[in-house]
Amino acid sequence: MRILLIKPKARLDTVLGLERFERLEPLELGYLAAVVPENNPVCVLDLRLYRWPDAVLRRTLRRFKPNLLGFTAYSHEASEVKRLASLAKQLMPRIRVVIGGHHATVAPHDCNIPCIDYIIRGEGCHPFKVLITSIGHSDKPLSDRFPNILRTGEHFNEDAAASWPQYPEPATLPTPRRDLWNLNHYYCVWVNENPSHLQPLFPRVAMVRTSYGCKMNCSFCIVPKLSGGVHQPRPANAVAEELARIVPKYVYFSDDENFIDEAYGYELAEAIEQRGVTKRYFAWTRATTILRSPDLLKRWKEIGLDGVFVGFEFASNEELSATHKGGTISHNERAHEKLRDLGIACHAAFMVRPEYGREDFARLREYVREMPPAQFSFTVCTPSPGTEDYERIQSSIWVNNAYDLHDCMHPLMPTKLPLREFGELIAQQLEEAGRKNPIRVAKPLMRPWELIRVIRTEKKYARAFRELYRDYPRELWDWSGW
Ligand code: B12
Ligand code: SF4
Repeated sequence: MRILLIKPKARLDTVLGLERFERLEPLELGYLAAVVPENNPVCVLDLRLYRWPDAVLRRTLRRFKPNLLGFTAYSHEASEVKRLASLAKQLMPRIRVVIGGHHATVAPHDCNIPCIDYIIRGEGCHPFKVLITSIGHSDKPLSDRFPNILRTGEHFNEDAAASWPQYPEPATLPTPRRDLWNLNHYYCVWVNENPSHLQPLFPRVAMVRTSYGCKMNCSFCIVPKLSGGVHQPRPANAVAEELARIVPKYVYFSDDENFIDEAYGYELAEAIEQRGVTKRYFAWTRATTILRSPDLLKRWKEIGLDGVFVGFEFASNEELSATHKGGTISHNERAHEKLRDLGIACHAAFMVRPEYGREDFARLREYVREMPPAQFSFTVCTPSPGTEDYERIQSSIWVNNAYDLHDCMHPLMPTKLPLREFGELIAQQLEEAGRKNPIRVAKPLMRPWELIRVIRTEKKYARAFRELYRDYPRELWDWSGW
């Protein structure tokens, strides 16, 4: 069997704008490729790298002649994947198509269409291996025995689709195959609390998973549903070994929360040090974790932690408690101070809500203005499909194509301000907060071409928010229904 694994190219300018700051490896496809038996040629096609994805797909189908296509998709990419799947079926009617990844997991019904043959939900390695070895044999017993593998059409198993897939034991995961793509294509804008002269701003970056799941229960987030509120780490030695074999010096962890399990955090740091790995790291964590385990963060700083992404979410305690964030603005502020003491850069991620008026934007702006230096991001609070919050907003969703716009940057519910103004205010907020980036504050010497790149990237990203209203029907552009 010849297998082609595909990561789609996003359509939304907001996502493409974000991708100018960070384009990370198609790690999910590297995991899947690692379980393909040796005698089956496998190829990874990352369509994000190409300007004309359709032409590249046609060419690859012609040259590689796959029997099985495996698409991955986040929700905002789902309709693009359906379109590409249909194109592939037209060109090669006998080809089998399987979709997996986040959208397939949370919205299997949306993937139950004729040009898709199989839907794999949850962690894909084991089910994908089962599928490859069973294809062509009788399919029906397959979906009965493996509820994470759904067939589409008349065999679609409603019961299996209604339950949440369980994560497997992390020790069973293979080492992802990074030999299937060119590492030079993947980068991330790198933040440092104390930037040095001529440090790279867009280094080559590898992505590594050390665990999955999170113990918290923020109401807008799908992770508690996916993980059942359990955090499961991979064996520390396996992670250290993977890190030791990776070429890029910079590593972005794909975990939901890297330091929530303190004992594991120390164990992994120890394993990394023992293995003699010297890399630079960026991780995601919570303010409450930083305050609970400052010594763990200090330990990680010693082994190369440069920055952390912290969901500050809101500038008021009312908003934080309404989303069950499990922390207050005081936690956020103290965690930020602690990070600065430790010399770890903070990426403070805030959200705005569709119901924000001018005074709410002004309040947020004032709050951010008073904060110490940080790298900032601003998204729109959008509950994830699959959460109870998402169910609750169903009747208020004002567009027909909600999945297409689910990038946490497009409001799915009516905004209080006209959409044009809403996007404009986010853009202004981004521009103003960009000036507080530790790199802007410290003003180290920068490579001129990197400086130009960063300025253009920021401009394009802000423009994507300014023009976000164009992704909605024209009658909504200036609509103010409140
Ligand atoms: C790391 C991460 C990122 C990275 C990018 C990763 C990448 N490769 O590009 C960054 C930080 C850039 C990012 C950005 C965004 N992200 Co993100 N991200 C994550 C996170 C934390 C982990 C995903 C990951 O890479 N895991 C490691 C890999 C190995 O695991 P995996 O993707 O789950 O893949 C396994 C299975 O899903 C399955 N599988 C996957 N694909 C396929 C395909 C087939 C054929 C099969 C059989 C199986 C299969 O098997 C894989 C093998 O292990 C998840 C949360 C989560 N727990 O899933 C959110 C998450 C996926 N992101 C999300 C969102 C919304 C975004 C953004 C739109 C948000 C934003 N405004 O910033 C952008 C969009 C980026 C883009 N280009 O599309 C949402 C998606 C919601 C949805 N319904 O689509 C999630 C679930 C976060 C959340 N809490 O809601 N993200
Ligand atoms: S938002 Fe972060 S802390 Fe909250 S449940 Fe999701 S992953 Fe955990």
